[in-house]
Amino acid sequence: MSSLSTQAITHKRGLRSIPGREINLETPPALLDAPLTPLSRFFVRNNGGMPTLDERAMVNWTLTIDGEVEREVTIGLDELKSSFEIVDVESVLECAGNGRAGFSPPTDGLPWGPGAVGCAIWRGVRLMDVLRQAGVTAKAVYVGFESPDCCLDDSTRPALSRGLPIAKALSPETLLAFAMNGEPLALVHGFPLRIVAPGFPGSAWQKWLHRVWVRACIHDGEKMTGLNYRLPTHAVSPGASYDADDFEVITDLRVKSLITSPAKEDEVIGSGEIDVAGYAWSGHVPVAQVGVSADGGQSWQDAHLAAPSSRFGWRRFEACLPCPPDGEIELVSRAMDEAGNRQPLGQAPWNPRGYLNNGVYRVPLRRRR
Ligand SMILES: Nc1nc2c(c(=O)[nH]1)N[C@H]1C(S)=C(S)[C@@H](COP(=O)(O)O)O[C@H]1N2
Ligand SMILES: [Mo]
Repeated sequence: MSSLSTQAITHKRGLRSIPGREINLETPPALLDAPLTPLSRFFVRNNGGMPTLDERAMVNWTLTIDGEVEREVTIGLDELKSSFEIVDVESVLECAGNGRAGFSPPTDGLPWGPGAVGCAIWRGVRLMDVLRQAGVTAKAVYVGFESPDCCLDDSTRPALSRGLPIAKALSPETLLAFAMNGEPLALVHGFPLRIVAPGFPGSAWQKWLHRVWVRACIHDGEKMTGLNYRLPTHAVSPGASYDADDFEVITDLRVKSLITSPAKEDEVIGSGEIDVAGYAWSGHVPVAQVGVSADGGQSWQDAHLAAPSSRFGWRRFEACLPCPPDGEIELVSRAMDEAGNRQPLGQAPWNPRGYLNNGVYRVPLRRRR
């Protein structure tokens, strides 16, 4: 690992590194047992290398807004901070591939377990305000994002160039963020500036942003087309043929929950009660309820769901469950959103790239004899 990569992740503790050339780190569920995920525990997803942003590159760093705008805008970080209102948005950030390892048969893509997710308070300026200054034309339908990070096996190709529909770009929760949980954004999380797109999968949260390209068509940058971060519009069976034209860009996270305490394989006394806690989140349709079970899903109880502290943050759930008198002890949490969508008890609909697996998370426990 180069000294830059080492430096970029020295503040991480106890994360699981996913094998490969890119730096990808997953958080074990037990380390997510806090309302806000600290920097040291926040997962990392890189599609390529990370840009070398030394002090000199920083002095020259600017953000450009161009394309379908009345006035092209190029602005430095200090000017951005002083020209626009600074706001805080608490939001979950979840990779579209979170939980992919649970798909059977396995799919292409990084084998994430359940921990490619975290919740933080993001500070920045509204993308909307900056776009207004540039004056978006009537032809605009999408914004495309560009950053200097490249593919590790082909340095002429950008690692990622994602985008957002114009309505989301102009929505007040969508930020150009420069701080996370009260600290300047770390290089590994997109310093100096990243997109925050609450409700959208992490792929849309472009890091190291230096260009917003306002477009008259759906952005077709790196990993926007084909099977990348897109889902089939109708069911695809494993092994069956499919047409990438029938796939659509993922624009919403599904309702989901994660038990953060106890952890898998923890030991319980085997009688009395078990305290269960975790978090539930969703995309644009709010979470309504969380059910919990200690017997693998045969019997359910409603968990206590904390009041939402923000629109796009996650909500803590807690329950005290009677320990099953005999048989396996397996904790399960199952969230439902306000539209009545529930987490599948098995896996979510299989898809070739293994996106959006919001199947329930199961925590088997050991019984102390
Ligand atoms: N420039 C750039 N932005 C990026 C990526 C990337 O590889 N390059 N990865 C995306 C993906 S797929 C995810 S899930 C999130 C992860 O954000 P994090 O590393 O800060 O947790 O960043 C997104 N932004
Ligand atoms: Mo992702």
